[in-house]
Amino acid sequence: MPLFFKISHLFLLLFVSTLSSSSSPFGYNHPLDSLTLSELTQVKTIVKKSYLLINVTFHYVGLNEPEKPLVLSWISINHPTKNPPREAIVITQIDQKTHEIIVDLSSDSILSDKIYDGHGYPMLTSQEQNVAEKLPFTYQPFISSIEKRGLRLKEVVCQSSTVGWYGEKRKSNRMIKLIYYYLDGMVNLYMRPIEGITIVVGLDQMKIASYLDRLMVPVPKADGTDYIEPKPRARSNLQLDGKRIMQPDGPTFTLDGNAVRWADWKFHVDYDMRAGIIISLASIFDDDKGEFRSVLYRGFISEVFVPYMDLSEDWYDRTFFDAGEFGFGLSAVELQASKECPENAKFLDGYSIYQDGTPGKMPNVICIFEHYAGDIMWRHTELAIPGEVIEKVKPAVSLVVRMVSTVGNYDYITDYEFKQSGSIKVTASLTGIMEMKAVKYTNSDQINQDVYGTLVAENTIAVNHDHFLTYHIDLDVDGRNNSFLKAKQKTERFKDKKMSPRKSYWTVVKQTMKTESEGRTQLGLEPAELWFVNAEKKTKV
Ligand SMILES: [Cu+2]
Repeated sequence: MPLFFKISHLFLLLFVSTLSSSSSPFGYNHPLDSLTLSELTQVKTIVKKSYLLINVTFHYVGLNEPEKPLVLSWISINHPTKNPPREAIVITQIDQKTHEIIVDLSSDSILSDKIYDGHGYPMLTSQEQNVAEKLPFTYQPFISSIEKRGLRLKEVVCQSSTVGWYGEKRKSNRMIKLIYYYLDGMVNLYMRPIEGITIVVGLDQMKIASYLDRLMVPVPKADGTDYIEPKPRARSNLQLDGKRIMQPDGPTFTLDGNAVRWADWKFHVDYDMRAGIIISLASIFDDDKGEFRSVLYRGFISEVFVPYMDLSEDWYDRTFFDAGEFGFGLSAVELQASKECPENAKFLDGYSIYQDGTPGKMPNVICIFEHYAGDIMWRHTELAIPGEVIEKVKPAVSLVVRMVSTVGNYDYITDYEFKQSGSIKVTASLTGIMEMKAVKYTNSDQINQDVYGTLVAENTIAVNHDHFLTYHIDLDVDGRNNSFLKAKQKTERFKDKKMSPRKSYWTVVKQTMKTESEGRTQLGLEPAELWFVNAEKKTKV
């Protein structure tokens, strides 16, 4: 569901922030820049040095964000001589234990190394998933199960599936289940699930921990569902793909390192293995005041939770955390100009790590472009002044920062759209393919129990599920002291005919939330406006 952060100019006031864009002697430009290639290499060396001859698996490396006051003071000084500390946070597995290590890059040392013993495990590495997915192909019971179904092993593909936990007793700590699909000459594997075989892999031992061939269900035929390039339309010359956006004078935004300037906006954009896009220090220039006023300190996707609503043995624990388990940034794809970003886009690379700690480049994972779809931002035609026709129109041009993360069957398009009005529109669009379940039914008339989804083709259920995207949003609307305010419609009724011949009207009741729990809001049909304001700053009115 798209979230809107409505930032009213009325409430925006005084805040000066000057983003230094000159390159620094520190190898990076800005304290919120993600770790550079050489810094990631340095992290690997430092951690490896303190665990000589011990196997360390790297699951996440990212910037250990400096304290906010340090960053704010850094940007408020034009030519800072001292930078906030440059630190990395490293999540590793060492001897089957999860370590949270803070590395200080300036002193080349480890500041802290804590064993995490709470619930949950680190993000999976791509490498361990790949190794696990090969295990069944040399495992005799699995080979027999495939033969028993009359399928050919070389047409079977396997995917790692993380498992939700409902308090069951478990032998293995870090574990995944494997799910299988049957290609049989097609590429749309999700349409042909092989149902009924449960394989649990213990990741620390990298061994099959349990195997169960539970039931036999026909593999859906999935005829005509492959996603091939559409044939040219015979009926007409209609060309719907690849419309061009021309900017003969080039884009009007600038990208200096990771600092973006466009129209009245300036902000910092970066990549993180887990979160994907991170937007920082967004502020907008106020012409009347002649200064930048802050809007957002830091914003990113903190989790994407996808629970399936199926109670059966192979499905009940499909409750994916697409960011925390698979990495929203790690799952980012290389964006193609003219297809998923217009040709006037500029691209940014990211750096992630392999499980041995070696950094690898993720080319063109973020694109930035000016967006104009022929829409109107503001307009008015004034005819009331005798002898004059006044017409003013402002086209709706915005700046979009985009990433696409492909997590298994789903492709998430995540956008941050900066508007001239001072608002940032956050959008998540989902495309890709549904996760299907194979069943015995070929017609909905045969179904006499809850099948937890919709029969979309013969032997194929699209299973009910949600995608919950949670955003970490640290708004600094006109400074740090922000309040959350709800404005709701309230109907007033009266019977006093002397007051008005009318019987009712609606008015707006504003309420400032005192606690976080009070601020919990169920978005729905009830009309409500949600505001983040700096209550300490007053305008003239
Ligand atoms: Cu879905």
